[in-house]
Amino acid sequence: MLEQQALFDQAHQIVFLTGAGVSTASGIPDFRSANGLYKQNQNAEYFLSHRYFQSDPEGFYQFCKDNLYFPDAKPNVIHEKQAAYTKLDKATVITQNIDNLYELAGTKRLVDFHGNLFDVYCEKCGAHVPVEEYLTSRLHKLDQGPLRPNIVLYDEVISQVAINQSLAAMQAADLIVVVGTSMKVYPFASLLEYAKPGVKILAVNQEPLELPGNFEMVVADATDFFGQLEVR
Ligand code: CNA
Repeated sequence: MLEQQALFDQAHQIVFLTGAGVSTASGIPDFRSANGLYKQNQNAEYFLSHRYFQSDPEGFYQFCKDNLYFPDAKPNVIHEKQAAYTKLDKATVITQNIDNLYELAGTKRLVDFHGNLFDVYCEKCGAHVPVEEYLTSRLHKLDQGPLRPNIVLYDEVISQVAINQSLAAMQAADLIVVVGTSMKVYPFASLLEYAKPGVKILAVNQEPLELPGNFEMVVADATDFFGQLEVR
């Protein structure tokens, strides 16, 4: 049995704070690991900015299609176990991921802190269109306006709804579990400041993390950890 199983069994409200490391086992590379996008592409943050979207719309479109979209990816055991806790009303997932895998896993309480690649809209008229349409053309067929995924680009702000939902979940949590994230992107990383004083914080990550305050670090592949975890 997992050494940390009792923590999960005793918790009433868990918050999972997650990132790209949750989806590497589904075949989607993360950003900052050895095989991550940043190692191959030093300018990734610029390519994922609204400034770039406006100055080189075709380049932005190609970059997204080549590096972000994995339409065949499926949820793995990490998404599934976390989703199972939300179905028992015992957890909320707050994720930086934009890959739609938590939705596919049926996660009930989910905050897509950085939006979702599979939600696409026209910046000219605001209409939402199916992702398949975007993957065929970057221009809206009704008004030729620029289509874009509803994700938070590096020079854009987080939606107020996502912030409010995240803060409410953090303040209600009696266990916080950080999974598969380097916790280097702000304001996501600041969410930890909103935890109740003294609340237990557990981090499960392939590389050791530095987090403020007291926390328990499990250096492991999160698929192993969640594979062993019994949801009950
Ligand atoms: P990151 O900075 O690339 O960090 C990922 C972390 O996960 C690293 O510390 C890895 O060691 C760790 N990791 C990788 N695989 C595993 C595993 N199997 N088990 C345990 N740990 C693992 O990514 P962050 O999410 O921290 O950075 C935030 C960015 C990345 C957000 O803006 C995301 O939108 C963006 N991103 C999202 C996706 C996605 O949606 N799947 C993919 C790549 C990047």
